Amino acid sequence: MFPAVAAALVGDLATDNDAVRLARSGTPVRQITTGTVCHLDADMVGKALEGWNLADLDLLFIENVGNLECPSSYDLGENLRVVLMSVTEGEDKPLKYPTISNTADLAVITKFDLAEVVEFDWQAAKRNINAVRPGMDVIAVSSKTGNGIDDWLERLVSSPHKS
Ligand SMILES: Nc1nc2c(ncn2[C@@H]2O[C@H](COP(=O)(O)OP(=O)(O)OP(=O)(O)O)[C@@H](O)[C@H]2O)c(=O)[nH]1
Ligand SMILES: [Mg+2]
Repeated sequence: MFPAVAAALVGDLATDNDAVRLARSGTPVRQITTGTVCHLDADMVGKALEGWNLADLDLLFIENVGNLECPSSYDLGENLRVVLMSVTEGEDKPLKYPTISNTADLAVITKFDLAEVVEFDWQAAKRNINAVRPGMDVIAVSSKTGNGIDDWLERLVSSPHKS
């Protein structure tokens, strides 16, 4: 599967900063800006994909607006729904925002290189995620060090296709 052909849509209320950053990798990327809306919907995704031949892609990443509540009630047609929480946000985010964890297939704890500095409790985080979504897989990654990225890619390619 790897190297795979990937593309990305990134969602924010304003700016194309994320698209500009990701485009440096050479990967096709488009920014969706929502103005005052705190989530993406399927129509926004459909419009952003215009002109791309999806048959040419192995993976399409859709980064929703970075809000742990609003995006949870919208189906974007994704095969794998992933909730990302960084170590700096604390272990109890899953308890405070249960719906997003409860609608996800996989939880990814990000910025794990900072875990020690912020005294992040990995076992507590897993317990909290499992309290709202029993049995959900939880993995840890750091994009700074690359730790966990192989595991993350493995989950992506081995996840069952829903459609
Ligand atoms: N230490 C560390 N910093 C990271 C890591 N990943 C991203 N960052 C930094 O965190 C900051 C915010 O980036 P991200 O959290 O990835 O998110 P973003 O897409 O810019 O944020 P949104 O506004 O939610 O779209 C940037 O300064 C990144 O360089 C990581 O694994 N470790
Ligand atoms: Mg972003």
